[in-house]
Amino acid sequence: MSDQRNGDRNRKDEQLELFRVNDKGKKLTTNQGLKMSEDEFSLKAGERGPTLMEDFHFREKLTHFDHERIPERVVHARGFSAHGEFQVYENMKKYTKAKFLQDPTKKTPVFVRFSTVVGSRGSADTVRDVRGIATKFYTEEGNYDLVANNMPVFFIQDGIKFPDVVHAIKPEPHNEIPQASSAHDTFWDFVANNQESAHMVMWLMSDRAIPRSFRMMEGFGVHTFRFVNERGKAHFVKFHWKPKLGAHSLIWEEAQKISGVDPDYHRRDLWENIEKGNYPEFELGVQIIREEEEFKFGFDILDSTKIWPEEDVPVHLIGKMTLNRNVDNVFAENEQVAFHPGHVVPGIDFTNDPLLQARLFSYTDTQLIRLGGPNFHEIPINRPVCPFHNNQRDGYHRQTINVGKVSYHKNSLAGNTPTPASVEEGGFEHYQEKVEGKKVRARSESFKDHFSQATLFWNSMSQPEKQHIINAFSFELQKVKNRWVRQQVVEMFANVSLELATTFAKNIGAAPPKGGGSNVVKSSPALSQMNTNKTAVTRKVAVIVTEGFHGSEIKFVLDRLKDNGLQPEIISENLGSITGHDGTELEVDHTMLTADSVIFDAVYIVRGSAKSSRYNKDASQFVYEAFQHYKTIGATHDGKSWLEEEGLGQSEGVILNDNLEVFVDKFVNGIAKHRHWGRQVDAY
Ligand code: HDE
Repeated sequence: MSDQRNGDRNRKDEQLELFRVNDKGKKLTTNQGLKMSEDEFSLKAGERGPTLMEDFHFREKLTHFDHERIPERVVHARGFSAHGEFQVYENMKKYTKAKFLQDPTKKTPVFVRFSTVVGSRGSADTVRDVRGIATKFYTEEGNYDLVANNMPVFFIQDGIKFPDVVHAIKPEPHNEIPQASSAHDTFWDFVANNQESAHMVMWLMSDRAIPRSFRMMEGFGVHTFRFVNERGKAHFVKFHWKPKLGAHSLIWEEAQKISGVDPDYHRRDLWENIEKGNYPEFELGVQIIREEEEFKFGFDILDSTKIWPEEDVPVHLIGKMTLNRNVDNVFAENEQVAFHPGHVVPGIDFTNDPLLQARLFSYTDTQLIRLGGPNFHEIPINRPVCPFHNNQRDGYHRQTINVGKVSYHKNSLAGNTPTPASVEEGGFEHYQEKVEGKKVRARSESFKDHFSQATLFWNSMSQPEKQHIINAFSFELQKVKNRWVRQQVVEMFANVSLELATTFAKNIGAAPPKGGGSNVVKSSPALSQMNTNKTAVTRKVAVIVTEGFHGSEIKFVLDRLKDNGLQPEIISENLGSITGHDGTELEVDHTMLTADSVIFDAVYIVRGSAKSSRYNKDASQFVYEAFQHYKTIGATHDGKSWLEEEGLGQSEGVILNDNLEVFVDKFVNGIAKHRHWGRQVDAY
């Protein structure tokens, strides 16, 4: 249990406390409260006889178990959540009257669910996919949900196509293969035939789709929303989450291996860091455009396949969210939480983005079936912290006991209460945008440029990032069986970049593109993860060390690493503890059997005198792999000579130094760089 529980409870936590039950130390009862004297043997007619219907305890226990599962989310089924708080940096009243964005001294409780999109609930965390980052702000004016992704654009421009894109990317229906992957025919067939997906597919093929950690991802509200201030003046706004630790990614080979070694990698990372007090922090950013400037840009600002380049429309950081408490129960909180982009508060409003409009319908609709009826707002995790009153009644699992006989508006029997609140009293009033038009099934001309920003994205990537995108296209399309689909994708992405399409065409056995090319030369440095925040804080270091190590000197290095916020873990021959030459003891966290280089950010090799040749072999493999993945490798004492013997001593990001102070500084700085892309390796 983390610190927050021991300190001041926030309003949401106080409310959740009313529902928490601790069974520890209690007598076993049925759901009716009846104490039971036996929970191991069903009631039988004779010791070897049949079980009797009369056994209500047996029936209740089995029946409840039989009904434990609810449908998983149709998308974003796999996810993990945490509680926290949000605090605004400055008063935002110039733009919005939303109360939680006014007072910098006020903390608003939040609940955040991170997710993948495509895979089912038990799928691996590190698949190539979009990540969800949905936040529920429990404000005093009601719940505000910012239901965001880690990519700022989307596959489609009109929500009527959402079932199509999801059907195409999900496992193919005849054999339910592949799980949690876009690398198959139907997805790429969809892409080639729905070219509005170009920009989003560039993001999906980029490193953004394989984040290092939920704590190291950006979040984007995608749509253009409206801020409305007290005077009724509106501004267009896009929301961003900027992780304090920066946005960092895995390498594709690592991501694939982690899927096997630790399918829970991202949830474990979030859980463990919160337990240790390394609370993830995300700053809330807003990009703001004045209403008068709606048509000033070379693209339609209501088009969800477009970004507002940060260099053109700067992101103002207006507050910070800190995740400081793990869930108590994954089902009760992570599974039952119900987000909805339509959960807004006064001061935040919608625009005519056709993708957003579809979402406003879809979320409640899906929750009705998933959570079994219209009363899911009463589930503890979904309840607002302010009271709610209306004339809605009954339905499955209703918990509120509404007293009195009046449940209609207007009435005189209850003095016409509950009464609608005026705007002055905090009542929500929809922004009065003037709308006129013929009823048409159509799309605006201004939505029809599908490639310029895809090229902008490509132009903004560093060389390693470009190479990873080429590799991703090559991997995905090599998995596509249909040659014609592969060829269509080549022709499509030639419109983004001839260099890109020509290179992956070769890798997938397709003909070079017949046409294409782009004259977009603009780039946006903010899109490259090379320009993100860099820090070594919370990074995991594998320490390879055996009995007889240089006791206090190694202890000194480990302590300094911890002082710098790193997380060293000891890998040795056996579990238990190991002793240095001067009697210093270290507790072992892993052996080579359970540790794998892909789950660490860096390696520190100390060695010592390993008895087992198997350990030495595995250690070599471990270090070699970390080297191939461009990770920082440090060595002192015996580890140093060993690295030199292996021929790895001279490379970028390999730190060898006899002065331990200097070693620690260089090693920590190396880890902060995330990877050493200048290093010569065999592949990737
Ligand atoms: Fe969602 N989306 N979505 N989505 N979405 C759902 O709601 C939908 C879109 C996002 O952790 C569903 O409760 C439509 C964009 C997140 O519980 C469903 C369209 C963005 C989550 C749904 C979109 C998102 C969802 C499935 C196109 C980024 C997980 C389960 C018009 C801004 C929330 C559920 C959680 C979940 C519909 C597109 C984010 C079916 C129709 C764009 C983070 O209602």
